[in-house]
Amino acid sequence: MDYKRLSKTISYALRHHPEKFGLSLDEEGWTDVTTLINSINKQFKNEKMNLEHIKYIIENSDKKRYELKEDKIRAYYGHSTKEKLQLQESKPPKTLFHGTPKIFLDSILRKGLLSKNRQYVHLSVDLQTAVKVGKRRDNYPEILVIDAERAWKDGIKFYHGNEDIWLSDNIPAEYIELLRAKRG
Ligand code: HQG
Repeated sequence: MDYKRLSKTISYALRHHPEKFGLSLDEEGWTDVTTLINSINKQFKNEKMNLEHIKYIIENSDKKRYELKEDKIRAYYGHSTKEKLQLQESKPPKTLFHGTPKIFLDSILRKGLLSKNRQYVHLSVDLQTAVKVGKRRDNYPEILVIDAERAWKDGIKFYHGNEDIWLSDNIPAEYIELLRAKRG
């Protein structure tokens, strides 16, 4: 099984275009896993996938991207569908991190962190995760430190994604500091 391709297809379906797979998401992002499997199998002509392949990806992937519950599946984060998920708000950790390519830095420090094409801003629980996120687009990413506690106290909403990722509404620049500056 081409697990990488399968995982990308599942992400595409659950985060961006469920309708192309005959799916609709409920307000927490859950959808029917059997419909997903059947619909992917119509597109994957040679290899047929089943629930065991999805479980294998969930157990062996370096990132926790999806959750299975009974006959349902959902993506923990990353959504861009038009109907915004209605996630349960939560109190965030004191500090969160965000890794980003250097080219975005000036704009973020002026305008704050914006969710862009996704429904929410994505934040990392630790430096290591932020570096990994930033390295998708830049070998030497910039790391931002977010004063999540103060932002939360000031009314900005946060939502738990998975063990490494938090989601939030847009974060104004006053809560964001460049890590480099912190080192002095
Ligand atoms: C940037 C992956 C200019 C932001 C990752 C980011 C993550 C701004 C980009 C998850 C900006 C959006 C999400 C502003 C934000 N001006 N640029 N004002 N505000 N940006 O991909 O956080 O492997 O939507 O810094 O690992 O990079 O797919 O967000 O660079 O967990 O499972 O706009 O997706 O997970 O990019 O990544 P993205 P992200 P998967």
